[in-house]
Amino acid sequence: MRTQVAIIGAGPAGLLLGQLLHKAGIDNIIVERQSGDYVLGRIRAGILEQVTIDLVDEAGLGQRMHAEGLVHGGIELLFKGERHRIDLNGFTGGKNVMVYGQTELTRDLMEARAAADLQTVYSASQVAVHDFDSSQPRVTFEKDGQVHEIRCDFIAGCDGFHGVCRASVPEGAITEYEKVYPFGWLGLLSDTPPVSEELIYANTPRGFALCSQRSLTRSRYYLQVPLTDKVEAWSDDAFWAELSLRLDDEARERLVTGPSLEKSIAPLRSFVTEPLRFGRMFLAGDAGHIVPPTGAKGLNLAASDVKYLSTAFIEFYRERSEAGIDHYSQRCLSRIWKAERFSWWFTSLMHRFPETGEFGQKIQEAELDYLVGSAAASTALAENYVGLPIKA
Ligand code: FAS
Ligand code: PHB
Repeated sequence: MRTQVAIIGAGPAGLLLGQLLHKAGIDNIIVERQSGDYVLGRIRAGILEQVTIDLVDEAGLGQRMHAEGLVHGGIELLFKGERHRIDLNGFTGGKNVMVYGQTELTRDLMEARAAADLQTVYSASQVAVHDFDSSQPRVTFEKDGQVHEIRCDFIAGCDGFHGVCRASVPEGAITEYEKVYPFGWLGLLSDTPPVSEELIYANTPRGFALCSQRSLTRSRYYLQVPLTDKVEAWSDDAFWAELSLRLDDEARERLVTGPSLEKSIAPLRSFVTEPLRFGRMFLAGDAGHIVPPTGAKGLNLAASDVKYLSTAFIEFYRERSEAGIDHYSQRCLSRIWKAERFSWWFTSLMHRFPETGEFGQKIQEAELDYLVGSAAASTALAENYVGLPIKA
């Protein structure tokens, strides 16, 4: 097989890149190791920044997102038994976020790709990348008992944290930065109405909790749990009982419980790869970086990487310019590190860290009191939460 860009991974990064390249007339093939249903079954992000919304519109796929997505102009912080609203819209001169599940965005991207009859290989095994430091990179994979080869101009590594692309880079050519947090997020999805109009981030003596949503009838909740916890040990009743203990009276009264549609524990880590370009192979999305989900940045960073990478490929094919390709890594990393900082800061502020002792706890409470009482501090939170502007 021959294509211009071989994309590894059919998550949001790979699918969005494929759609943008297709719209620009650039041929691409996506190779995905799981089935399409498996990819759709993963419950992940829920919040879209304006940069992501604009990119989905640029891809021509914003119709359902705008029809079903919920525009949110604020979030609430709950600590010491009191809720404090952060007016995202007011502190950022009118910016909002949108509640629209990653699953729905992935579905929209998959359906558009199938409708355009673009080549996507699902359930591929033994995927490998070759000669990406030459002008003739290749991808090989097995499917239906046969080995296949794709000759291409470029490889886009959109294969997530556990993918093959970053793992194929020679050790001396890459630097990895990592911080692992001493807890995980136990997430539950249910067809029950949200406890509040906006998201509630709670810092309580029992640990962090997040009340999020997917629609007016579907809720997404998270609890900070020890890394040693197993999801099998958490019955739905145990989850609802623990969540209830981490809410204030109003939310506790409004809480509607129901059977879980999905329940999982995700570890939290901060991770960045430098650089993101290796000859003719480029990393985008979780393949190149991971953030703790507290700041709702993971999916949105994947989108901004794809914005830069699609622009660079379009520039190369239309103008035979390599400027965008040469600057891809630096442009992405500047935005990535700011999102890493915000996600680390918000995680450090909202979770319990017993190892920091009573002094650490008092400092955390003082920072929360300062944050909700200072327009400057609340503005800093708001402008990072809605997403920093994307620089050309
Ligand atoms: P993805 O991991 O989504 O996609 C990579 C794709 O590559 C996958 O389909 C995988 O099967 C495929 N792949 C892997 N190896 C391959 C190989 N060798 N060959 C071919 N294909 C291969 N972000 C938020 O903003 N908010 C959240 O609440 C949130 N919760 C999360 C919970 C969990 C458990 C995880 C893991 C992540 C969460 N994230 C969250 C982050 C998440 O949304 C990612 O940022 C987003 O999926 C990034 O998209 P991609 O870069 O496309 O990576
Ligand atoms: C979600 O709805 O999954 C979600 C929302 C906000 C976050 C993290 C996850 O910060």
